[in-house]
Amino acid sequence: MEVYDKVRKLSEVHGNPCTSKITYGTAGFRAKADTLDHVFFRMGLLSVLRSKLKGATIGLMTTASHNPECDNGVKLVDPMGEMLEESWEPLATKLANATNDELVDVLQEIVSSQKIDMTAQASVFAGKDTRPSSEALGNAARDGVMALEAHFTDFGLLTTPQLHYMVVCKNTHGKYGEATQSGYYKKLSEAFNKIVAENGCTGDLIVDCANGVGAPKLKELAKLVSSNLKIHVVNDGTAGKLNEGCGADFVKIQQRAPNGMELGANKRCASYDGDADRLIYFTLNEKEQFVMLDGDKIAALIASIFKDLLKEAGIELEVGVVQTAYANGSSTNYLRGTLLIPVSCTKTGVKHLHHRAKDFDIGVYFEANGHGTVILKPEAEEKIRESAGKVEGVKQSCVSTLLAYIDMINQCVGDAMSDMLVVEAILSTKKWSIQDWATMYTELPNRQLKVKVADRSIFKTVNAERQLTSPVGLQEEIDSVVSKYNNGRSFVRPSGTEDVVRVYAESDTQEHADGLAKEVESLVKKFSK
Ligand code: G16
Repeated sequence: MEVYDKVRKLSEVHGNPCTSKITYGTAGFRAKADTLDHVFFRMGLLSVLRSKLKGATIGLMTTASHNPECDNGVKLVDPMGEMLEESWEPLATKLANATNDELVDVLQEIVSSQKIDMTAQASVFAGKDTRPSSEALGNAARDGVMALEAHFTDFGLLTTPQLHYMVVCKNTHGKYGEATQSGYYKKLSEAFNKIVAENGCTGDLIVDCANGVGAPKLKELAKLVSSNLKIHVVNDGTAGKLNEGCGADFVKIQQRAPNGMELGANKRCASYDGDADRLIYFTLNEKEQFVMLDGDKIAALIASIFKDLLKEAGIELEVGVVQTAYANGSSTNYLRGTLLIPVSCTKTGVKHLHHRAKDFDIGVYFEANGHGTVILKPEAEEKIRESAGKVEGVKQSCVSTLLAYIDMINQCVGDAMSDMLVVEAILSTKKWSIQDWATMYTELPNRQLKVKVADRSIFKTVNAERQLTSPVGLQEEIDSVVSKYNNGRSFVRPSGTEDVVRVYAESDTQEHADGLAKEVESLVKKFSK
């Protein structure tokens, strides 16, 4: 049977009910799980086309990350572990929304516009999170891959960053590492143990895994680092629901501990999100107040260690940080003013930060929500590797520590497990408690709100999402409200993963930040009518 006949036949099983339109969002398609079967089938098809075009393996992850358990979504992974290239997002949207009758025409349009050789080989790696709907949706994607007669490798349960890692290992023929879960754990844990064994055990760490896929995966990793770090997994999926009252997004937005966790002064606690690509730390201070160490603080910690080690090793490379509008004003000031590190700002979405981070020799990128990593230009990595054989004494030890950090970092994408080991290793090297880290700088009090509106697509932004151009007149009113608050800053943007509009506000006191957020929320509602 000709492949397009197979597509037609299987599209009867995975038909588009045409009840609503879906758009490729901040991190792929995301919606109620029971509306997504045809989208998964079609993303299976699309990943094959992309694989044929690139002559490389493509990743397909079934997850809706931080969203509630009833949602699901699909993230596509490009050959070097990056998110799907932006120019393909409209193609994905068109394919996902085609009627059953249009499907083959749209596929052929993509084949011809992208000049895809349909006789080329194709391979797709798949992974999924623990949602009840993930198995069936993953199977729909598999049907899409099989319809186009491509090679399909199903890794089963994986964290999103693990899938990115597998894709890169495969496409670099093992140069980045071994494309197996055991290879992943080995690479990260060996690098971690190397640094920490020299500096002393970092003690206990309690990790809330959001009742998601991070739990079984972290338990595996924990065994390999147990002589240097005691990891206690809570919210491991045996009792509570995914992301309900727990997880990195809950902690960040609610600014409080997740369910199932007992805090104590100076006790190190952390939260992952549902697919373990975000990490947030938190603790209580001596006054029993909740203290959060978010993506901004993780970025400051990592950027500072890289800067220090490079200086001590006598290697000249530029370290830069990439943030979004959600970055706390104090973090940006600290990076620029105290650490003397250049900072760039992009739109929300790790795909944008990752891209911008390539401007630096060593680009540290983090969203305040805990999503981020470090990437090195190949020539920067080479320079560090080459200097290993040329220096001695303290310099030599700095170079070997730098190389261990490079091995511990998942350069493909933000990775909660990898980022966590990096943080733990830095605290051990610096002999810092979590409180020492927390006092690197003091955040401006802030508040984030989610506002339900009838149609979030009317909210249009510019200037790295810091200003609105639509609805007309709203930005002027926000500016006028902000000007009443000391150190006030606020912005509004439509979410690309949830059906809400997000409001961010910061000011000199928590009361003021809350007040500003509430005033802006009222404006959003007024302009949504
Ligand atoms: C995804 C993206 C992140 C983004 C987050 C929220 O994270 O990968 O870059 O910050 O969505 O996006 P939005 O504000 O547009 O809803 P995750 O962890 O949910 O995949």
